[in-house]
Amino acid sequence: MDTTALHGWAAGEAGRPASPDWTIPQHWERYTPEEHATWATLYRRQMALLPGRACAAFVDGMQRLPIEPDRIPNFEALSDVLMRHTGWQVVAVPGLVPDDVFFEHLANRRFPAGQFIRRADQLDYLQEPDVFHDVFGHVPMLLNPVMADFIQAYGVGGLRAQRLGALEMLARVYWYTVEFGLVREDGGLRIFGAGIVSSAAESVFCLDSPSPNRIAFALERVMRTRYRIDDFQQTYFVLDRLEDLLRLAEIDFTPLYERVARLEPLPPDAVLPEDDVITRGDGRYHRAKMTP
Ligand code: HBI
Ligand code: FE
Repeated sequence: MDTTALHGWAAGEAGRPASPDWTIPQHWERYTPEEHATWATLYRRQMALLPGRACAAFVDGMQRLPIEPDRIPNFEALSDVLMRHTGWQVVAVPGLVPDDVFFEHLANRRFPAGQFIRRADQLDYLQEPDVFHDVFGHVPMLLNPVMADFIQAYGVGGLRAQRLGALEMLARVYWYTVEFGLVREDGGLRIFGAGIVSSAAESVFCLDSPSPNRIAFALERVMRTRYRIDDFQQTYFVLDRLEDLLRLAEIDFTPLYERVARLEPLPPDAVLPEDDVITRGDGRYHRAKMTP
């Protein structure tokens, strides 16, 4: 399977917790030369693709953080810089952690990053978030004050949504923004989602392919829309500006949950009459996969 899906996991399937909050030591000194080399390969490949594709906030975070070409970053060094600017820390976890543990970390401005790196023969496919996805994809955005606040709010909101039985609806918002979001910038579209920015193939597909829909972000629309965890997205939602996330961090989702829960969920490739469609996809990529 050559997909670049980064989140094809079911929550809570990772190994046993090493501590109540599932954190483990990073043991940076234990990474092997081969593991650092895997980082270097992935880093170079993405950095060659991202100019003109990644949003300004990502580029800025990448420049200001101790994230280097040839070695896996040290979480303490990352946390030092993040802490000074946005109050975030990076903590190591074995992989997936249960939803409530994940939210609790985010609500306290701790980003749980996979300690391990994918195998050299699986550069494009992984089932759990590893250090490349989490650090290369997510951490640069944590230096952006808007994203820093939004991801914390997602943690707080996630704990609430769990109690309300509304987690699926909230998780779709995270998915279509933090993981697979696009944003308008300099008269074009740019990537800010970590799932895209850490994937070579999807970094190109999401912007250049005629296949997917690109639709202006609308909150309740996104809350209704199912997503793919096993392949490229069929629809990308586009923010006018990153600052629009601030409003999402502030509003009360409770009435939205009630309203959206009464509606049918939408398939990942839906296009509605009321959508503000930026590009209507022809669906060729996913259709070709279905007919052998
Ligand atoms: N655990 N380490 C880790 N990283 C995630 O992104 C993550 C997780 N556990 C649950 C989870 N994400 C999602 O299912 C929630 O955002 C709903
Ligand atoms: Fe992620």
